[in-house]
Amino acid sequence: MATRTRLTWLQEKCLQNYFGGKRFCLLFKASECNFSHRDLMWKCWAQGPTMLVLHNENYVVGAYLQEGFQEKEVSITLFVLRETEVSECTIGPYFPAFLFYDRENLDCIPDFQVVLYEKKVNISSETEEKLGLPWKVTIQECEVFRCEELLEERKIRDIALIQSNLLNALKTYKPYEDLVPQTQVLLLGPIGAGKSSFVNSVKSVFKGSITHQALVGCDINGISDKYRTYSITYRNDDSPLPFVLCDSLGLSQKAGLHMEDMRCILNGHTPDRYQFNSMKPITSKHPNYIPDPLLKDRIHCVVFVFDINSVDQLSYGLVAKIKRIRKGLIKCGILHVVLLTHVDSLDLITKGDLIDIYNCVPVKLKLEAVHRDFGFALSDILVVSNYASEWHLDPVKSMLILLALRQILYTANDFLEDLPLDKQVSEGK
Ligand SMILES: Nc1nc2c(ncn2[C@@H]2O[C@H](COP(=O)(O)OP(=O)(O)OP(=O)(O)O)[C@@H](O)[C@H]2O)c(=O)[nH]1
Ligand SMILES: [Mg+2]
Repeated sequence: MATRTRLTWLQEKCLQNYFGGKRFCLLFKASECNFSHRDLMWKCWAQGPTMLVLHNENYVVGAYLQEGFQEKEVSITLFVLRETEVSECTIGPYFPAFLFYDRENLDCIPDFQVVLYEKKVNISSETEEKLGLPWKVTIQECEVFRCEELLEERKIRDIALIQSNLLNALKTYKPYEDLVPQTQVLLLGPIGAGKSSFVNSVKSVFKGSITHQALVGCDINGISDKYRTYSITYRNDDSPLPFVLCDSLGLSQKAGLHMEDMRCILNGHTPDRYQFNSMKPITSKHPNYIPDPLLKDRIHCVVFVFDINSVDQLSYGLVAKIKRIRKGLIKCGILHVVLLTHVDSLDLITKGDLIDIYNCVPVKLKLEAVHRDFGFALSDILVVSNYASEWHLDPVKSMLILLALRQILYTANDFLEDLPLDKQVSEGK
Protein backbone atom coordinates (compact mmCIF):
# COMPACT_ATOMS: atom_id res chain seq x y z
CA MET A 1 0.00 0.00 0.00
CA ALA A 2 1.31 3.47 -0.86
CA THR A 3 2.53 5.42 2.15
CA ARG A 4 0.23 8.27 3.06
CA THR A 5 1.24 11.48 4.72
CA ARG A 6 0.06 12.33 8.18
CA LEU A 7 -0.61 15.92 7.05
CA THR A 8 -4.31 16.66 6.83
CA TRP A 9 -5.69 17.97 3.54
CA LEU A 10 -5.92 21.47 5.03
CA GLN A 11 -2.36 21.40 6.41
CA GLU A 12 -1.01 20.23 3.05
CA LYS A 13 -2.95 22.96 1.24
CA CYS A 14 -1.71 25.69 3.60
CA LEU A 15 1.91 24.60 3.13
CA GLN A 16 1.48 24.27 -0.64
CA ASN A 17 0.14 27.81 -0.81
CA TYR A 18 2.80 29.10 1.52
CA PHE A 19 5.69 27.62 -0.43
CA GLY A 20 4.59 28.85 -3.84
CA GLY A 21 2.02 26.32 -5.02
CA LYS A 22 4.24 23.24 -4.98
CA ARG A 23 3.07 19.64 -5.01
CA PHE A 24 4.47 17.41 -2.25
CA CYS A 25 5.80 13.93 -2.94
CA LEU A 26 6.41 11.91 0.24
CA LEU A 27 9.98 10.52 0.29
CA PHE A 28 10.39 9.43 3.89
CA LYS A 29 8.22 8.63 6.89
CA ALA A 30 10.20 8.04 10.09
CA SER A 31 7.69 5.65 11.72
CA GLU A 32 8.17 3.28 8.80
CA CYS A 33 11.97 3.40 9.06
CA ASN A 34 12.48 3.08 12.79
CA PHE A 35 13.20 6.83 13.06
CA SER A 36 16.51 6.19 11.34
CA HIS A 37 18.47 9.28 10.40
CA ARG A 38 20.60 7.25 7.96
CA ASP A 39 17.53 6.04 6.05
CA LEU A 40 16.27 9.59 5.87
CA MET A 41 19.50 10.81 4.30
CA TRP A 42 19.65 7.86 1.94
CA LYS A 43 16.09 8.45 0.66
CA CYS A 44 16.09 12.23 0.59
CA TRP A 45 19.60 13.18 -0.55
CA ALA A 46 19.81 15.43 -3.66
CA GLN A 47 16.08 15.45 -4.44
CA GLY A 48 15.82 19.16 -5.27
CA PRO A 49 13.54 21.43 -3.20
CA THR A 50 12.68 19.45 -0.06
CA MET A 51 10.47 19.99 2.97
CA LEU A 52 11.03 18.38 6.36
CA VAL A 53 7.87 18.11 8.45
CA LEU A 54 7.79 17.21 12.16
CA HIS A 55 4.40 16.42 13.64
CA ASN A 56 3.58 17.50 17.16
CA GLU A 57 0.15 16.95 18.69
CA ASN A 58 -0.81 20.62 18.36
CA TYR A 59 1.15 21.91 15.38
CA VAL A 60 3.54 21.06 12.59
CA VAL A 61 7.09 22.34 12.65
CA GLY A 62 9.50 21.97 9.77
CA ALA A 63 12.24 23.17 7.49
CA TYR A 64 12.06 24.09 3.83
CA LEU A 65 15.23 23.57 1.81
CA GLN A 66 15.08 25.36 -1.51
CA GLU A 67 18.05 23.36 -2.78
CA GLY A 68 17.38 20.14 -0.91
CA PHE A 69 19.83 18.01 1.06
CA GLN A 70 23.24 18.39 -0.51
CA GLU A 71 26.92 18.99 0.24
CA LYS A 72 26.62 22.76 0.32
CA GLU A 73 25.84 25.42 2.91
CA VAL A 74 22.43 26.94 2.24
CA SER A 75 19.81 29.11 3.93
CA ILE A 76 17.13 27.10 5.68
CA THR A 77 13.56 28.27 6.25
CA LEU A 78 12.19 27.01 9.55
CA PHE A 79 8.42 27.16 9.93
CA VAL A 80 5.55 26.35 12.25
CA LEU A 81 2.02 25.67 11.01
CA ARG A 82 -0.69 26.20 13.64
CA GLU A 83 -4.16 25.50 12.22
CA THR A 84 -3.94 27.57 9.01
CA GLU A 85 -1.31 30.10 10.12
CA VAL A 86 2.34 29.72 9.13
CA SER A 87 5.18 31.56 10.85
CA GLU A 88 8.75 31.29 9.62
CA CYS A 89 12.33 32.36 10.19
CA THR A 90 15.43 31.85 8.10
CA ILE A 91 18.68 30.49 9.47
CA GLY A 92 22.04 29.75 7.92
CA PRO A 93 23.77 29.25 5.65
CA TYR A 94 24.37 25.76 7.04
CA PHE A 95 24.86 22.27 5.68
CA PRO A 96 21.27 20.93 5.67
CA ALA A 97 22.35 17.49 6.90
CA PHE A 98 23.39 19.19 10.14
CA LEU A 99 19.73 19.77 10.97
CA PHE A 100 19.95 16.28 12.50
CA TYR A 101 21.82 15.45 15.66
CA ASP A 102 23.40 12.04 15.46
CA ARG A 103 25.60 10.19 17.95
CA GLU A 104 28.13 9.64 15.16
CA ASN A 105 27.97 13.18 13.88
CA LEU A 106 28.31 15.81 16.53
CA ASP A 107 28.35 18.70 14.06
CA CYS A 108 24.94 20.22 14.10
CA ILE A 109 23.12 23.47 13.68
CA PRO A 110 22.88 25.45 16.94
CA ASP A 111 19.46 26.97 16.15
CA PHE A 112 17.51 23.80 15.42
CA GLN A 113 18.50 20.18 16.01
CA VAL A 114 16.30 17.23 15.26
CA VAL A 115 17.18 14.24 17.44
CA LEU A 116 15.25 11.68 15.46
CA TYR A 117 15.97 8.60 17.59
CA GLU A 118 14.70 10.48 20.68
CA LYS A 119 11.71 12.00 18.79
CA LYS A 120 12.54 15.51 19.90
CA VAL A 121 13.81 18.84 18.57
CA ASN A 122 16.14 21.20 20.46
CA ILE A 123 15.61 24.84 19.64
CA SER A 124 17.81 27.84 20.47
CA SER A 125 16.27 30.65 22.50
CA GLU A 126 16.48 33.04 19.54
CA THR A 127 14.59 30.64 17.22
CA GLU A 128 12.24 29.78 20.05
CA GLU A 129 11.24 33.41 20.21
CA LYS A 130 10.90 33.88 16.44
CA LEU A 131 8.70 30.82 16.00
CA GLY A 132 6.91 30.97 19.33
CA LEU A 133 8.00 27.42 20.23
CA PRO A 134 9.24 25.88 23.48
CA TRP A 135 12.98 25.03 23.61
CA LYS A 136 12.24 21.30 23.43
CA VAL A 137 9.59 19.98 21.10
CA THR A 138 8.53 16.35 21.20
CA ILE A 139 7.49 14.89 17.88
CA GLN A 140 5.30 11.97 16.93
CA GLU A 141 6.30 11.66 13.32
CA CYS A 142 8.84 13.02 10.86
CA GLU A 143 8.17 13.19 7.12
CA VAL A 144 10.22 14.50 4.23
CA PHE A 145 8.71 15.61 0.92
CA ARG A 146 10.14 16.47 -2.45
CA CYS A 147 8.51 19.75 -3.56
CA GLU A 148 7.64 19.49 -7.23
CA GLU A 149 6.36 22.02 -9.68
CA LEU A 150 2.64 21.47 -9.98
CA LEU A 151 2.59 20.88 -13.66
CA GLU A 152 5.40 18.91 -15.12
CA GLU A 153 6.14 19.06 -18.81
CA ARG A 154 4.53 15.70 -19.55
CA LYS A 155 1.25 16.78 -17.98
CA ILE A 156 1.28 20.03 -19.92
CA ARG A 157 1.71 18.03 -23.14
CA ASP A 158 -1.26 15.78 -22.20
CA ILE A 159 -3.42 18.82 -21.49
CA ALA A 160 -2.47 20.43 -24.79
CA LEU A 161 -3.63 17.24 -26.52
CA ILE A 162 -6.96 17.18 -24.62
CA GLN A 163 -7.42 20.84 -25.46
CA SER A 164 -6.80 20.33 -29.16
CA ASN A 165 -9.23 17.34 -29.19
CA LEU A 166 -11.87 19.47 -27.51
CA LEU A 167 -11.30 22.32 -29.95
CA ASN A 168 -11.67 19.93 -32.88
CA ALA A 169 -14.85 18.46 -31.42
CA LEU A 170 -16.34 21.92 -30.88
CA LYS A 171 -15.27 23.14 -34.33
CA THR A 172 -17.34 20.36 -35.85
CA TYR A 173 -20.28 20.84 -33.48
CA LYS A 174 -23.64 21.17 -35.21
CA PRO A 175 -27.02 22.18 -33.78
CA TYR A 176 -29.32 19.16 -33.55
CA GLU A 177 -30.60 18.12 -37.02
CA ASP A 178 -29.50 21.54 -38.33
CA LEU A 179 -32.73 22.92 -36.91
CA VAL A 180 -31.06 26.30 -36.48
CA PRO A 181 -27.95 27.77 -38.12
CA GLN A 182 -26.51 28.79 -34.75
CA THR A 183 -27.34 27.65 -31.22
CA GLN A 184 -28.15 30.63 -29.00
CA VAL A 185 -26.81 30.50 -25.44
CA LEU A 186 -27.93 33.15 -22.93
CA LEU A 187 -25.62 34.07 -20.05
CA LEU A 188 -27.64 35.19 -17.02
CA GLY A 189 -26.36 36.01 -13.57
CA PRO A 190 -25.66 38.59 -10.89
CA ILE A 191 -23.72 41.76 -11.68
CA GLY A 192 -20.00 41.08 -11.84
CA ALA A 193 -20.39 37.29 -11.98
CA GLY A 194 -18.11 37.00 -15.02
CA LYS A 195 -20.63 36.69 -17.90
CA SER A 196 -18.81 39.02 -20.29
CA SER A 197 -15.47 37.56 -19.21
CA PHE A 198 -16.72 34.10 -20.20
CA VAL A 199 -17.56 35.45 -23.66
CA ASN A 200 -14.03 36.87 -23.90
CA SER A 201 -12.56 33.62 -22.59
CA VAL A 202 -14.32 31.47 -25.20
CA LYS A 203 -13.41 33.94 -27.95
CA SER A 204 -9.78 33.93 -26.80
CA VAL A 205 -9.49 30.14 -26.77
CA PHE A 206 -10.86 29.85 -30.32
CA LYS A 207 -8.84 32.79 -31.59
CA GLY A 208 -5.62 31.45 -30.08
CA SER A 209 -4.81 34.70 -28.28
CA ILE A 210 -6.37 36.86 -25.59
CA THR A 211 -9.17 39.11 -26.75
CA HIS A 212 -11.31 41.60 -24.81
CA GLN A 213 -14.20 42.24 -27.19
CA ALA A 214 -16.88 42.23 -24.49
CA LEU A 215 -16.51 45.06 -22.01
CA VAL A 216 -15.69 43.79 -18.52
CA GLY A 217 -15.03 45.50 -15.21
CA CYS A 218 -16.38 46.23 -11.79
CA ASP A 219 -19.31 48.52 -11.06
CA ILE A 220 -22.06 47.93 -8.52
CA ASN A 221 -24.60 48.91 -11.16
CA GLY A 222 -23.11 46.56 -13.73
CA ILE A 223 -20.87 47.09 -16.73
CA SER A 224 -22.87 45.46 -19.53
CA ASP A 225 -25.91 47.59 -20.31
CA LYS A 226 -26.70 46.35 -23.83
CA TYR A 227 -27.94 43.02 -25.07
CA ARG A 228 -25.06 41.61 -27.12
CA THR A 229 -24.89 38.47 -29.21
CA TYR A 230 -21.36 37.27 -29.91
CA SER A 231 -20.39 34.92 -32.72
CA ILE A 232 -17.13 33.02 -32.38
CA THR A 233 -14.63 32.29 -35.14
CA TYR A 234 -11.82 29.76 -35.17
CA ARG A 235 -8.38 31.38 -35.58
CA ASN A 236 -8.61 33.59 -38.70
CA ASP A 237 -11.55 31.84 -40.35
CA ASP A 238 -14.20 34.22 -41.62
CA SER A 239 -17.20 31.99 -41.06
CA PRO A 240 -18.60 31.98 -37.54
CA LEU A 241 -18.99 28.73 -35.59
CA PRO A 242 -22.57 27.47 -35.20
CA PHE A 243 -23.16 28.92 -31.76
CA VAL A 244 -23.70 32.39 -30.33
CA LEU A 245 -23.11 33.59 -26.78
CA CYS A 246 -25.67 36.19 -25.66
CA ASP A 247 -24.56 38.58 -22.93
CA SER A 248 -27.08 40.50 -20.88
CA LEU A 249 -27.50 43.04 -18.11
CA GLY A 250 -26.65 41.54 -14.69
CA LEU A 251 -29.37 40.36 -12.33
CA SER A 252 -29.87 42.17 -9.05
CA GLN A 253 -32.48 42.08 -6.32
CA LYS A 254 -34.21 45.32 -7.28
CA ALA A 255 -32.76 46.82 -10.49
CA GLY A 256 -30.74 44.91 -13.11
CA LEU A 257 -32.33 42.87 -15.88
CA HIS A 258 -36.11 43.37 -15.95
CA MET A 259 -38.12 40.13 -15.95
CA GLU A 260 -40.04 41.27 -19.02
CA ASP A 261 -36.74 41.94 -20.86
CA MET A 262 -35.64 38.43 -19.95
CA ARG A 263 -38.86 36.93 -21.29
CA CYS A 264 -38.38 38.84 -24.57
CA ILE A 265 -34.76 37.63 -24.89
CA LEU A 266 -35.76 34.01 -24.25
CA ASN A 267 -38.49 34.22 -26.89
CA GLY A 268 -36.26 35.93 -29.44
CA HIS A 269 -37.85 39.41 -29.56
CA THR A 270 -34.73 41.34 -28.50
CA PRO A 271 -32.31 42.61 -31.16
CA ASP A 272 -28.52 42.65 -30.78
CA ARG A 273 -27.25 45.92 -29.18
CA TYR A 274 -30.59 46.67 -27.52
CA GLN A 275 -29.97 49.24 -24.77
CA PHE A 276 -31.50 47.99 -21.51
CA ASN A 277 -33.40 50.18 -19.11
CA SER A 278 -34.02 48.38 -15.82
CA MET A 279 -37.12 50.48 -15.19
CA LYS A 280 -38.61 50.25 -18.68
CA PRO A 281 -38.48 46.93 -20.51
CA ILE A 282 -38.59 46.61 -24.31
CA THR A 283 -42.02 46.79 -25.95
CA SER A 284 -43.27 45.81 -29.39
CA LYS A 285 -43.07 49.51 -30.31
CA HIS A 286 -39.26 49.50 -30.19
CA PRO A 287 -38.02 50.04 -33.81
CA ASN A 288 -35.86 46.90 -33.78
CA TYR A 289 -38.25 44.65 -31.83
CA ILE A 290 -38.45 41.23 -33.50
CA PRO A 291 -42.24 40.68 -33.68
CA ASP A 292 -42.42 37.12 -35.01
CA PRO A 293 -39.28 35.34 -33.89
CA LEU A 294 -38.39 31.93 -35.29
CA LEU A 295 -36.72 29.05 -33.51
CA LYS A 296 -33.34 30.43 -34.61
CA ASP A 297 -34.00 33.72 -32.76
CA ARG A 298 -34.93 32.04 -29.48
CA ILE A 299 -32.60 31.02 -26.66
CA HIS A 300 -31.73 27.31 -26.73
CA CYS A 301 -29.81 27.09 -23.47
CA VAL A 302 -29.52 29.38 -20.44
CA VAL A 303 -26.30 29.49 -18.45
CA PHE A 304 -26.59 30.85 -14.89
CA VAL A 305 -23.23 32.45 -14.17
CA PHE A 306 -22.08 32.96 -10.56
CA ASP A 307 -18.85 33.98 -8.88
CA ILE A 308 -17.93 30.84 -6.91
CA ASN A 309 -16.63 32.96 -4.03
CA SER A 310 -19.93 34.71 -3.37
CA VAL A 311 -22.57 32.32 -4.73
CA ASP A 312 -23.50 31.24 -1.21
CA GLN A 313 -23.70 34.84 0.04
CA LEU A 314 -26.27 36.27 -2.39
CA SER A 315 -29.11 38.25 -0.84
CA TYR A 316 -32.28 36.41 0.04
CA GLY A 317 -34.18 38.48 -2.55
CA LEU A 318 -31.76 37.68 -5.36
CA VAL A 319 -31.77 33.96 -4.56
CA ALA A 320 -35.57 34.03 -4.60
CA LYS A 321 -35.53 35.87 -7.96
CA ILE A 322 -33.13 33.33 -9.50
CA LYS A 323 -35.26 30.46 -8.20
CA ARG A 324 -38.31 32.08 -9.80
CA ILE A 325 -36.47 32.42 -13.11
CA ARG A 326 -35.42 28.79 -12.92
CA LYS A 327 -38.99 27.69 -12.24
CA GLY A 328 -40.14 29.71 -15.26
CA LEU A 329 -37.49 28.07 -17.46
CA ILE A 330 -38.51 24.60 -16.30
CA LYS A 331 -42.13 25.46 -17.09
CA CYS A 332 -41.22 26.50 -20.65
CA GLY A 333 -38.92 23.49 -21.11
CA ILE A 334 -35.78 25.63 -21.53
CA LEU A 335 -32.73 23.71 -20.35
CA HIS A 336 -30.10 25.42 -18.24
CA VAL A 337 -26.74 24.83 -16.59
CA VAL A 338 -24.65 26.69 -14.01
CA LEU A 339 -21.21 28.15 -14.58
CA LEU A 340 -19.12 29.01 -11.53
CA THR A 341 -16.37 31.50 -12.36
CA HIS A 342 -13.47 33.02 -10.37
CA VAL A 343 -12.40 29.58 -9.13
CA ASP A 344 -8.78 30.80 -9.33
CA SER A 345 -9.46 33.20 -6.44
CA LEU A 346 -11.28 30.70 -4.23
CA ASP A 347 -9.62 30.29 -0.83
CA LEU A 348 -6.98 27.55 -0.71
CA ILE A 349 -7.08 26.93 -4.47
CA THR A 350 -3.75 27.17 -6.23
CA LYS A 351 -3.04 27.28 -9.95
CA GLY A 352 -2.04 23.62 -9.85
CA ASP A 353 -5.49 22.61 -8.55
CA LEU A 354 -7.19 23.76 -11.75
CA ILE A 355 -6.20 20.55 -13.51
CA ASP A 356 -8.40 18.49 -11.17
CA ILE A 357 -10.70 21.25 -9.99
CA TYR A 358 -13.88 19.21 -9.63
CA ASN A 359 -12.14 17.03 -7.03
CA CYS A 360 -10.92 19.86 -4.79
CA VAL A 361 -12.65 19.93 -1.43
CA PRO A 362 -13.50 23.69 -1.36
CA VAL A 363 -14.96 23.42 -4.88
CA LYS A 364 -16.98 20.32 -3.99
CA LEU A 365 -18.42 22.19 -0.99
CA LYS A 366 -19.45 25.10 -3.24
CA LEU A 367 -21.08 22.74 -5.77
CA GLU A 368 -23.07 21.16 -2.95
CA ALA A 369 -24.10 24.61 -1.68
CA VAL A 370 -25.35 25.65 -5.15
CA HIS A 371 -27.18 22.33 -5.50
CA ARG A 372 -28.77 22.74 -2.05
CA ASP A 373 -29.62 26.47 -2.27
CA PHE A 374 -30.94 26.63 -5.83
CA GLY A 375 -31.84 23.05 -6.66
CA PHE A 376 -29.59 22.73 -9.74
CA ALA A 377 -28.42 19.19 -10.47
CA LEU A 378 -24.80 18.63 -9.45
CA SER A 379 -23.93 17.35 -12.92
CA ASP A 380 -25.18 20.64 -14.42
CA ILE A 381 -22.72 22.77 -12.44
CA LEU A 382 -19.56 23.69 -14.34
CA VAL A 383 -16.45 25.44 -13.09
CA VAL A 384 -14.11 27.79 -14.95
CA SER A 385 -11.42 30.32 -14.36
CA ASN A 386 -11.98 33.07 -16.92
CA TYR A 387 -9.21 34.96 -18.61
CA ALA A 388 -9.37 38.09 -16.49
CA SER A 389 -5.94 39.68 -16.29
CA GLU A 390 -3.74 37.40 -18.40
CA TRP A 391 -1.98 38.27 -21.61
CA HIS A 392 -1.34 34.68 -22.62
CA LEU A 393 -3.50 31.61 -22.93
CA ASP A 394 -3.06 28.92 -20.31
CA PRO A 395 -3.66 25.29 -21.40
CA VAL A 396 -5.43 24.26 -18.19
CA LYS A 397 -7.74 27.30 -18.12
CA SER A 398 -8.55 26.80 -21.80
CA MET A 399 -9.32 23.13 -21.19
CA LEU A 400 -11.83 24.02 -18.43
CA ILE A 401 -13.45 26.69 -20.62
CA LEU A 402 -13.82 24.24 -23.53
CA LEU A 403 -15.17 21.48 -21.26
CA ALA A 404 -17.81 23.89 -19.95
CA LEU A 405 -18.70 25.08 -23.44
CA ARG A 406 -19.05 21.50 -24.68
CA GLN A 407 -21.49 20.73 -21.86
CA ILE A 408 -23.46 23.92 -22.64
CA LEU A 409 -23.75 23.01 -26.32
CA TYR A 410 -24.77 19.42 -25.52
CA THR A 411 -27.52 20.88 -23.31
CA ALA A 412 -28.67 23.19 -26.11
CA ASN A 413 -28.88 20.20 -28.45
CA ASP A 414 -30.89 18.28 -25.86
CA PHE A 415 -33.36 21.18 -25.87
CA LEU A 416 -33.62 21.20 -29.68
CA GLU A 417 -34.01 17.43 -29.79
CA ASP A 418 -36.73 17.57 -27.18
CA LEU A 419 -38.86 20.13 -29.04
CA PRO A 420 -42.20 18.77 -30.22
CA LEU A 421 -41.91 17.75 -33.89
CA ASP A 422 -44.51 20.32 -35.05
CA LYS A 423 -42.43 23.12 -33.46
CA GLN A 424 -39.24 21.79 -35.08
CA VAL A 425 -40.91 21.85 -38.50
CA SER A 426 -42.94 25.05 -38.28
CA GLU A 427 -40.36 27.26 -36.58
CA GLY A 428 -37.21 25.56 -37.75
CA LYS A 429 -35.94 27.40 -40.81
N1 LIG B 1 -9.89 36.17 -11.07
C1 LIG B 1 -10.97 36.14 -11.87
N2 LIG B 1 -11.57 37.28 -12.21
C2 LIG B 1 -12.65 37.21 -13.01
C3 LIG B 1 -13.15 35.98 -13.52
N3 LIG B 1 -14.22 36.25 -14.29
C4 LIG B 1 -14.40 37.58 -14.25
N4 LIG B 1 -13.46 38.17 -13.50
C5 LIG B 1 -13.35 39.60 -13.16
O1 LIG B 1 -14.57 39.95 -12.50
C6 LIG B 1 -14.98 41.27 -12.87
C7 LIG B 1 -16.40 41.23 -13.46
O2 LIG B 1 -16.38 40.47 -14.65
P1 LIG B 1 -17.40 40.72 -15.84
O3 LIG B 1 -17.11 39.72 -16.90
O4 LIG B 1 -17.45 42.15 -16.24
O5 LIG B 1 -18.76 40.32 -15.12
P2 LIG B 1 -20.23 40.46 -15.70
O6 LIG B 1 -21.02 39.33 -15.15
O7 LIG B 1 -20.21 40.60 -17.16
O8 LIG B 1 -20.67 41.80 -14.98
P3 LIG B 1 -21.81 42.88 -15.43
O9 LIG B 1 -21.73 43.07 -16.89
O10 LIG B 1 -21.38 44.10 -14.68
O11 LIG B 1 -23.09 42.31 -14.95
C8 LIG B 1 -13.94 41.75 -13.88
O12 LIG B 1 -12.99 42.53 -13.17
C9 LIG B 1 -13.28 40.49 -14.38
O13 LIG B 1 -11.93 40.72 -14.79
C10 LIG B 1 -12.47 34.77 -13.13
O14 LIG B 1 -12.83 33.63 -13.50
N5 LIG B 1 -11.38 34.93 -12.32
MG1 LIG C 1 -20.91 42.03 -18.41
